[in-house]
Amino acid sequence: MENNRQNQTNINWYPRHMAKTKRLILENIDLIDIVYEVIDARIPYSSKIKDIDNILKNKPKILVMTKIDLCDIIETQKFIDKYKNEGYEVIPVDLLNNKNVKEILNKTKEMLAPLDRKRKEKGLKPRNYRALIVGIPNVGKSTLINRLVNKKATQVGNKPGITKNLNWIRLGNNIDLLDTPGILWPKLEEEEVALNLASMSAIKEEILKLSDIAIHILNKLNDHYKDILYERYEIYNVNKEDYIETLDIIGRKRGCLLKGNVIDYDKVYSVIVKDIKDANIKGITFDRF
Ligand SMILES: Nc1nc2c(ncn2[C@@H]2O[C@H](COP(=O)(O)OP(=O)(O)O)[C@@H](O)[C@H]2O)c(=O)[nH]1
Ligand SMILES: [Mg+2]
Repeated sequence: MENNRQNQTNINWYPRHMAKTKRLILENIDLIDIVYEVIDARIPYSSKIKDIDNILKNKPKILVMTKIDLCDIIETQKFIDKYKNEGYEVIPVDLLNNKNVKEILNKTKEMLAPLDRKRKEKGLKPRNYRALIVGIPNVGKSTLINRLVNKKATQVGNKPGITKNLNWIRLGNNIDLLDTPGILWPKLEEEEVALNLASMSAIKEEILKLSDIAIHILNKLNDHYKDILYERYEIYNVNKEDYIETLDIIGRKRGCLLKGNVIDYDKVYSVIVKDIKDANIKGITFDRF
């Protein structure tokens, strides 16, 4: 508790180590040529950090949208188009199947070509581009680093000319990646956003009640993905007047029972949340605009 700031709803919860990451990014942003901002395709609005540009200044940026294999592509595409219209470079990826990852390197090279030109004009030799990955927890930052790393990559370690004690990973295509995923914390002002984030395990369960998260998931499936609701739980409709009815069906079906065949509701809530976490439920996008 002492590490966290929190109010009654926990929505202002802010892990203290995040402040450290923020400081680290602020201290080193001048070294960085390009930022890969990672967001989850299932929550393209909720997983995007709203005030990120205060930290990243005007650095060139690629919005890497992970977990495209798990999203509802029709809804997510609307966000891709929206972000593109706003001037973002968006690259959707499926990191599990290594789809489209190379595109990040190609786009980086293309976007940073002016840097080489500028150096040339100043009579300087070209140097490797320096990239940084940022994003909220669980969006796939570490997986992305692993995917981007050239198998033969070596730790670059301290780079000559850079005094800061930072580790860099050579990616190929003349790109070096700062070896720290910048974990940033989302603003949880909107309850809908907090629930969406919790549904995708991007924020810890201690912030919201497991029951609220599970019911949020049921409502989303009911409102947008009836076919999935039926396929997974054999339920046509969630009774929003009486959730117990729905929870009982799921509980009995999934064996969430206490002694005397009493439904173990905590177990039911975990089962629902875990179904998303384990990708038993896919083809979902929870944000709308
Ligand atoms: N299906 C799928 N899972 C992914 C993808 N990217 C990451 N994951 C999974 O998401 C979870 C969190 O990834 P991780 O890299 O640890 O996230 P980080 O907290 O941002 O570093 C892991 O279980 C990954 O395997 C993706 O594109 N598709
Ligand atoms: Mg990680």
